Amino acid sequence: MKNVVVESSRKIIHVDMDCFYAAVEIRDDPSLKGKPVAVGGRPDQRGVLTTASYEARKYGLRSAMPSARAVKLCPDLILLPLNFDKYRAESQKVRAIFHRFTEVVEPLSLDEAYLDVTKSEYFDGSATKIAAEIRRQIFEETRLTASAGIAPNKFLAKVASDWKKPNGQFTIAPAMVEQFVKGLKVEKIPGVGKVTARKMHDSNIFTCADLQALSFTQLKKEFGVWGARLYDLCRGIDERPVEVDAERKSISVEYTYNQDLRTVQECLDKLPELYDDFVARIQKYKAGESIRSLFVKIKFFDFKQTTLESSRTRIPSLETFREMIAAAVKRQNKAVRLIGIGARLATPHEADRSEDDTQLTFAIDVSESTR
Ligand code: DCP
Ligand code: MG
Repeated sequence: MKNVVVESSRKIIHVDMDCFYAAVEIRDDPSLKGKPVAVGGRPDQRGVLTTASYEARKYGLRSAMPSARAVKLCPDLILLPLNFDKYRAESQKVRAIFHRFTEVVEPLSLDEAYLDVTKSEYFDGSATKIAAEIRRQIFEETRLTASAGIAPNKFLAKVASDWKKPNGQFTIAPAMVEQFVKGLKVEKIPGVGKVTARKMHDSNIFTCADLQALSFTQLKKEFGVWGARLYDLCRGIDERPVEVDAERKSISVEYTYNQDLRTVQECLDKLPELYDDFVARIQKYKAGESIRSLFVKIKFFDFKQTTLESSRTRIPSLETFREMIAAAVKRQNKAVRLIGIGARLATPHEADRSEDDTQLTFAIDVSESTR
């Protein structure tokens, strides 16, 4: 017989600022209001958009789209350069507001965070009212709008914050979960990207209800270890805690090769693939602005390893990693079994950290490995 563990109900809020970088720019220059605005790199320098205003999104503009394509789709686009110091400052104001309601705050990026308000006594413990008040205070103090999702777990809170975007909020009460997830499209499940969605559609799986019809064993067979998680998610179950200080201190990718790489050139030939993966991760976690230094890790055939770190540049270009890998391999000049490339990040708190505030030295190092 299966043990049934009843999850005591939590109250999680996911707050996500509306077209954050663009909203900051529009606030600071009201003449931009109502116009298609994007923030990003220049089209002639292979730049990409970080975000676009809702007017610009009507033209199909999206985060991570090459700026050159964006100006083609929307010739009237006002493309502004990035102003990270400004976004960081706003982000800190918003975080200070979160902390008025709970200490259990997990920032995901400059504009997004999870809050666990289960134990909060404000508004008689109504998470819906707390979220409304947080959004009100954000607007009052920054003139920026935020959306919020309120639910018994992180997965549903994040889905919910997108439900009434922009400048809205949506609550999925525990009693609604079962009904709500049944109609939820599989694309809304974290980890279901385009490829997985297509694969599911090919098997006539479009909603979480369709996924629920598959057994645990079938899901494991179809999706490997991830199938187990999928089994929970499609039922609206997600027990991940809101983790305070779980911010990433570094992001890296590393590959172990089936056959040792015998020369520096062989190592360099592998770099573009690693690099693409790395850049995708930096984008996924919106970490580009917080890079403080770059590093490479080389493990030789005899398992001896060396790492080389450089803060000479914060721009993680292919060329920089090429130089670093060549230098690291040459240290021992032996066959290589693993290459890793990565970036160390500043946490958003770091910018406002005072000199003697050393207890904020972050101990958590979440570097992800692939393969
Ligand atoms: N960002 C980025 N690169 C990406 C995606 C986002 O640099 N690939 C930056 C710019 C955004 C901010 O992070 O303003 C927040 O990202 P969101 O995905 O939350 O997007 P927005 O806040 O811009 O829009 P939305 O209103 O959909 O939340
Ligand atoms: Mg946002």
